[in-house]
Amino acid sequence: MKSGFVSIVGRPNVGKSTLLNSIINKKIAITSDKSGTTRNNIKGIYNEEDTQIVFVDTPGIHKAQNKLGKLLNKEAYFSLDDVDVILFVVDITKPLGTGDKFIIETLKKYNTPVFLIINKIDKVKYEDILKTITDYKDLYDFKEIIPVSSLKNKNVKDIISTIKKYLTSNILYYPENISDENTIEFTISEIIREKILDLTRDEVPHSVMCKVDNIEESDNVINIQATIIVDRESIKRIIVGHNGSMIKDIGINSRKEIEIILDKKVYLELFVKVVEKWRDKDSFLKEVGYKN
Ligand SMILES: Nc1nc2c(ncn2[C@@H]2O[C@H](COP(=O)(O)OP(=O)(O)OP(=O)(O)O)[C@@H](O)[C@H]2O)c(=O)[nH]1
Ligand SMILES: [Mg+2]
Repeated sequence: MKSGFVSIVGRPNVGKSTLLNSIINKKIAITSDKSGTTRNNIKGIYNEEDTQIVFVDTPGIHKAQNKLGKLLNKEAYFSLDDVDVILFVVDITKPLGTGDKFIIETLKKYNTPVFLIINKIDKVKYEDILKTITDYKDLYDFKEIIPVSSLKNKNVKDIISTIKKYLTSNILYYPENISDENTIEFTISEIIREKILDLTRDEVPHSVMCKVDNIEESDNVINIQATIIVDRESIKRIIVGHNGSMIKDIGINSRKEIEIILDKKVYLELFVKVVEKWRDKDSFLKEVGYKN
């Protein structure tokens, strides 16, 4: 039996959560085409005969604009403590920039093997992969370099087989039939946030957070009440939409997915609340679970 922990880090939007979902073959973390989707360290547990790998997906490391941003970066760095392997994920369609160099400098402080995962190779030609490898190789002595497509599930299995060589423990950390430890409240609030990410743009996705207030199960339906918290009135107007059309769409899209997960009819009631500048409010951030 071999087991261990693996942290998935990188800049926002490079495909870390898509990679986690692809590895575990289950939607554990929400994904979107907007930067800053993941706001917590999220575990995905990979089980195979004689192997257990606990993957930790993290918020994209970025130049923080507010207290939430700082806490998200901290969360990502926190995941690096005491892991067997770090997967540093980059997006092949984006040029190597200061953001990536900054993360690499931080990774150098850890005495942990770092794999360079070059993601989104389905979008480029073979020569581009070689060029990207050359660009990154000079910056750090990556233990392994693996080009993948998380979306098309290409070479993702190679990551698993390569990690196995670096695992050091022989403890079963989680029961073999468990693939995540997300609570149902977390899953539901993230689904709602994902639908908002899908339907809105610019500053809106960043100004929103979701919270499940109540879940009540009766014979044939599950009643769920949830609140969408926004940081100003103008965003509230966008979330509600003309004659409530936007909140209706968010509700319909969310409910459809929640019903599949819970395998039961769902009645979803959504509320919108303004908490001015919540991304910079210590007390609020603490209340929703971030440790300062
Ligand atoms: N073409 C292509 N798109 C991908 C691939 N992997 C991820 N994407 C897309 O890239 C976008 C970002 O993916 P996420 O998995 O949310 O990225 P992330 O790194 O978790 O982002 P943050 O949570 O913001 O840090 C989504 O639109 C994905 O569908 C890939 O291999 N190929
Ligand atoms: Mg993510």
